[in-house]
Amino acid sequence: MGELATEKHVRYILSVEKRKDNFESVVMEHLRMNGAYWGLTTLDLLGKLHSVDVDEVVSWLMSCQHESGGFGGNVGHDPHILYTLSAVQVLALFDKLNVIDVDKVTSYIVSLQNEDGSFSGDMWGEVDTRFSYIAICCLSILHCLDKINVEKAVKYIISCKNMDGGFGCTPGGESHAGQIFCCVGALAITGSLDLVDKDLLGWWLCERQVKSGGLNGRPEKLPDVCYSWWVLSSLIMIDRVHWISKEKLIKFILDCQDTENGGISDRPDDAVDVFHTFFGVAGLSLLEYPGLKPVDPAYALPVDVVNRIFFTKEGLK
Ligand code: GRG
Ligand code: ZN
Repeated sequence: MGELATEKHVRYILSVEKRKDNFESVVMEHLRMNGAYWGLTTLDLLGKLHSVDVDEVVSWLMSCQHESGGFGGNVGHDPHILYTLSAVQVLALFDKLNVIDVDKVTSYIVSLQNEDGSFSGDMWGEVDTRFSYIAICCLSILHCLDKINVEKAVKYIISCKNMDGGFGCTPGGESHAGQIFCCVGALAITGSLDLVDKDLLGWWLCERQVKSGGLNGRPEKLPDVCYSWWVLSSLIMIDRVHWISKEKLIKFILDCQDTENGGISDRPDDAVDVFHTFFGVAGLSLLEYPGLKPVDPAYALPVDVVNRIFFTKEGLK
């Protein structure tokens, strides 16, 4: 089995950050804030966050903030809760949470909670359990969870639980590993994991491992490296990670590397991108692959960053 091509992946991420005119950059233009989070968190897990210019990133990031308090995907773009979490996560990585007006960001997120406890993604109102997770994760990082109705938020998430133990986007929506990560993550952060049937959900999740060792996101679907994050982090949060083969999954992720130019793809021999590079490296970190910083399965940030937020004087408000 090959090894993790750390240096190549670092070079790949740094080059994607710089190149503004290639195909991926064009596609990513409106997702730049998410791209920054994926790329920079990967660099941190690889121990190379110091290779980027912090002031440059922070000043670009702050210019993406809208007067409502939310962040857009790039300068001049409309705010959305998706980019707001990425912005807060990037600031947390750099220990720069002090540059934002916490009350403003918090009031943007609070404004997106609906009467039934659910969250909309932005002013247009689409509701999804992804946004419940994002609101809860973001406010927890900002030490402002008490500003929303957590009880109703949890009740809404539980209303999206299915007979198979999984969770969907909205009540009655099909179970999908991505939504399961969001619901289990939100329940973990709010201390409500007792509301999950861990054996039933663990069974559904471990059945996601296919012959090649990779994980899929739903029955009958192809394996994909990003599910090494969505499925594995959920299994860890409910203490059932020993129900899959870690060795086979490590091999599948390593087989998805571009060992020449760096980067990780969704499955072997496909084109690499920053999204799958992040989920591959973060998945390997959850699998305790040597040389990587440990990552927190609920906050999707390095464990030392999460500890700094919650257990140091600067983090305590
Ligand atoms: C901080 C890690 C982190 C996340 C923030 C945005 C978000 C919260 C979570 C997204 C969860 C989610 C729904 C992930 C799934 C993404 C994905 C690969 C969707 C593809 O779904 P299909 O149905 O593909 O197109 P399959 O694999 O089922 O064929
Ligand atoms: Zn994927």
